[in-house]
Amino acid sequence: MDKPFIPMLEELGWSPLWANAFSADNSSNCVPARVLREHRGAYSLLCEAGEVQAEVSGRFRHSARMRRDFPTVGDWVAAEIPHIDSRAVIHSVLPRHSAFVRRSAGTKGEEQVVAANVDTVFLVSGLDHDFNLRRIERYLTLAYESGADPIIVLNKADVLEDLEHARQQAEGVAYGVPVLVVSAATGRGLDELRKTFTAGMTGALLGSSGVGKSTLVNALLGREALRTAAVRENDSKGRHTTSHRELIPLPGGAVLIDTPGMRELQLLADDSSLAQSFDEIAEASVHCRFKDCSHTGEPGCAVQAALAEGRIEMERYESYLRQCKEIRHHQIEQDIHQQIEEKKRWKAIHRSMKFHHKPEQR
Ligand SMILES: Nc1nc2c(ncn2[C@@H]2O[C@H](COP(=O)(O)OP(=O)(O)OP(=O)(O)O)[C@@H](O)[C@H]2O)c(=O)[nH]1
Ligand SMILES: [Mg+2]
Ligand SMILES: [Zn+2]
Repeated sequence: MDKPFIPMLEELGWSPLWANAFSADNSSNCVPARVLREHRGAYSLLCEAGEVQAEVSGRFRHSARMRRDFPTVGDWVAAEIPHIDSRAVIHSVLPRHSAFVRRSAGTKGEEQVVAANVDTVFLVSGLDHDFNLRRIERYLTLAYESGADPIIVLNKADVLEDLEHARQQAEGVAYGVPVLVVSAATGRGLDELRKTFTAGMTGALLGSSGVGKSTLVNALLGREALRTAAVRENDSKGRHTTSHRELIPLPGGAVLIDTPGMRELQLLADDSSLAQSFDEIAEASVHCRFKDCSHTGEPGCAVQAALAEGRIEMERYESYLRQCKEIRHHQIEQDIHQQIEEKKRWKAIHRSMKFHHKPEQR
């Protein structure tokens, strides 16, 4: 059977790798499509035929166990496109290459996939009152956890004098991660930003509300496609203007996912992501006497030694400990949540078995 390879989808990031996954996954009359938007179970897809509205099939809904099993922005899906004017039906989600996951607000332990199949995450900060190194560190850990490569974008360069200092500060908390200083307002640095885009690449913009994510997308597009709004004057806090995640194809064959600024950023990550964020601490910890050293006072702790010698900064160490603690906390919560879910599932199975095996009444 010929593998579907559609040039237009190529500009959306479709590649032979996806084509393989698609043909392994599907023998039906489905076509590949990418999720542009999702709103309460209604999806906008882009496929060869153009943009279509879609929902998941009944079978899909039935077999999906968790929220993260459902399609999300950036996913590649297999969808059946109807001939008449009705909704397309999503039958499956192709296995994700990367996923930016967060704990959804209000629900205990439930994970939400913010964006799927992202190659590069642009961690956007504003150079106004928003600038906060500790927050950049948190975003970095989440970026490493997602499997995408981070790039730090310092926006609003037009409002700050000492740009070099800000750049150095950001570089200081992100070893080897590119730091771009840009202004969506004046266009400064946008060419440098564009240079990081490659054909078929998927980028996602992440950062607090008001840092200028949507303004940046508009500037790159050259038109006001997305709504933006002014920040509060006293503290530069945004007004949560973008309410939905959206995948936007750019001229030149890269796509960007604009996301709403998150109110809270819980750290769902594992130790290896933390080690990537805190490279210098991970490096030192190799020489700790105890393998499970917590670096908080054990004898022979190489991290404490490096701290005393000034090879590790106190702010970085404290930030590391905070993230460590938070990650542990979520891991424990997650375990409990999973146990409860598992119990519920077995209870349901048990109940249906009882129902089917009711002793016959005499
Ligand atoms: N001075 C200056 N203002 C900017 C720049 N980029 C964006 N802004 C302004 O910052 C405000 C917020 O921009 P948005 O693009 O709405 O911010 P956002 O990150 O998309 O915010 P949410 O959608 O709420 O997450 C707007 O008033 C923009 O005009 C910039 O480079 N310089
Ligand atoms: Mg926005
Ligand atoms: Zn130690």
